Amino acid sequence: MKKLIFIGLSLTMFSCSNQPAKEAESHEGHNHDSMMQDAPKDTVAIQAGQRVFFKNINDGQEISLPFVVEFGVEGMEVEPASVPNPNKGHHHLLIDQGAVTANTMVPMGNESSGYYHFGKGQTSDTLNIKKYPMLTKGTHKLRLQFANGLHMSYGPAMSNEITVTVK
Ligand SMILES: [Cu+2]
Repeated sequence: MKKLIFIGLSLTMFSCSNQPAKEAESHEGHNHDSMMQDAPKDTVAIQAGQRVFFKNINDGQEISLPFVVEFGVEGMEVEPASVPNPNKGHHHLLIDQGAVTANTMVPMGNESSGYYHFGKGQTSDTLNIKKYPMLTKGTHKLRLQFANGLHMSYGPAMSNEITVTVK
């Protein structure tokens, strides 16, 4: 948290408006004491055995749409999005996208570019061309990304990518 506070201070002095500005703004309304208490320090300290995986598709598999894909997680618990609880969170399915950097938000309102949130705690979804227009015939990357109750990514260690071919 020291880093964030420093960014906040330097922004006040130089008032630049790039990505760190957003992060600093999102903490407006909290004083520094509550920021210290609220911030779960172990948010991105992924332990051995904590992982996400596709339960019913293997890397390199061919699929036909519609296809019900199942999301798996070990060492963490799925819960609906609300507040950031340590070792809890929800799944995100990314189409042709890389892992989301730890402690940054999984993009929202952005399904057409391949980011799908399962903030009700869902552990499966039906892939079809209407909801997933990016899944045209051919080869695509499917990625699971686990993130906490505020949609802040647990990083590459809690992500898993496979390549599939849509027939
Ligand atoms: Cu989310």
